[in-house]
Amino acid sequence: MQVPSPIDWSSWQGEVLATLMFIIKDGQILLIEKKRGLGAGKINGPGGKIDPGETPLEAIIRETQEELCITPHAPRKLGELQFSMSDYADILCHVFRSDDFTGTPTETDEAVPVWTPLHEIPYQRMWEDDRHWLPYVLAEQPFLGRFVFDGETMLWKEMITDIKW
Ligand code: 8DG
Repeated sequence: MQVPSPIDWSSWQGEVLATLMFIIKDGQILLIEKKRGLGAGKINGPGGKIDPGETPLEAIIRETQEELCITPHAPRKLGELQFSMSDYADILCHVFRSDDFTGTPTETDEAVPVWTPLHEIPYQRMWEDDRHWLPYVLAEQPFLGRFVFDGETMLWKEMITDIKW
């Protein structure tokens, strides 16, 4: 059984607002190898912090353009992730999915594009929480994930899936 949360989520607020994008097309998902910033060296979706005055949607389009030189079509929000971390500010991350894009995925100084078959997602090279919520992105089901980390080790998790954004 799950131990009680070490965090009071009812009063929790994200200090850093961030975004993630998963483009899924022709049975493959467009991942990146992140070259710098939080989670450098890990496999992730493109994304990053929301700039002041930006909406989450504007931010994820900009971040995908900056990291991979492509523009995602009609991104739709599927999830929110709430991270309480021992060595970093609290992060609230908006997770988007898109089915298509304009441009050619191109390596930048932030990311290497990695097209991956849906049945070969390299969870062992990703953040520990991703295996708990990325399947909801693939299944197109809305979710809220809450995770407590000590460094890169996940201490606690909660997935809420009877949710609408
Ligand atoms: P920026 O400074 O250019 O805005 O972007 P960045 O350098 O990529 O920002 P960042 O602070 O490194 O943003 C962290 C990114 O990593 C953001 O997209 C959210 C994402 N992220 C976490 N934790 C986790 C996690 O546990 N799993 C996954 N998949 N992504 C995570 O911060």
